[in-house]
Amino acid sequence: NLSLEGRTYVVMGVANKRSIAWGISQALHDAGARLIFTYASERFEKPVKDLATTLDRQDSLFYECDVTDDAAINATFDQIQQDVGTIHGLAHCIAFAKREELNGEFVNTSRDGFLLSQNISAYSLVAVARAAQPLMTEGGGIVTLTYLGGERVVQNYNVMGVAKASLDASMRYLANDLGKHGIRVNAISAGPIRTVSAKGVGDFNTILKKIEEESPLRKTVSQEEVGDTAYYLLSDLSRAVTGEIIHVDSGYNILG
Ligand code: 0WD
Repeated sequence: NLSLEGRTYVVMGVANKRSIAWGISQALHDAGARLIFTYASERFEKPVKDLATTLDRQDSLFYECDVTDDAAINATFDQIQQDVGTIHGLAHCIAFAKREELNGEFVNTSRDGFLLSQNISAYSLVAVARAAQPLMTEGGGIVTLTYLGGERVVQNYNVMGVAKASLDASMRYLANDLGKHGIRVNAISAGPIRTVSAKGVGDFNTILKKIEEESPLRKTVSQEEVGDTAYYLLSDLSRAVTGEIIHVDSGYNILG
């Protein structure tokens, strides 16, 4: 069934119109879904609400949820359960690392920088999946966003690469645990896209240019293209797919 009519999805990590989470939101919305947005702090409340007013549907819900705070995560999902009852899926589009550690040599990564990126970028998926599971009474899908830098060394990606490796493994263990509840857990490995987070990665323009010049499709990818794959992973079309990483990267990852 291609339509998401009558379904509700939580999207975590819309910061502005360039956010990959916003590309995912649009794809789900266009397929008929109702959306629930969560944002890290009050600072993002207005930008997220302003964006949501551009949608045809005006029944979106909004919650503040800092994913470093277990109590906040539990309170958010308790509130969502009270407000809508069942949810059919979730898109986790959240990551963070200290800017100074997305440059130079990985060997210089600090202990607190390492733990911070693991906390926000990887553990948050575990905490959020645990809180969302009781609301997913009809089964459904959880999608997270990862990057090639977790599978191999990508210049400057450093501490975030290690966090993505941890996120990928967490995704697989979660897929194994939640499968019995009819919940599938997958990741999209997106090619580089210019967003606020991407600005933190050293020499990001060089990474973009490489995709344009060397990837099989010879073009960078868009938020909308990632959104369409998220739509597939959150719809019944992917009902037998779990624990998988789908690369939406113009095929760049197949190159040696
Ligand atoms: O090239 C890229 N842009 C790629 C991004 C390539 C491959 C993967 N990704 C991943 C990122 O690593 C991240 O996991 O996609 C995901 C989304 O990133 P984005 O769209 O590039 O970046 P951005 O628009 O800056 O969104 C990151 C979100 C922000 O959303 P909100 O609405 O919460 O401000 O992560 C959020 C950040 O604030 N975030 C947090 N959210 C909740 N609690 C926290 C936190 N503690 N920290 C950061």
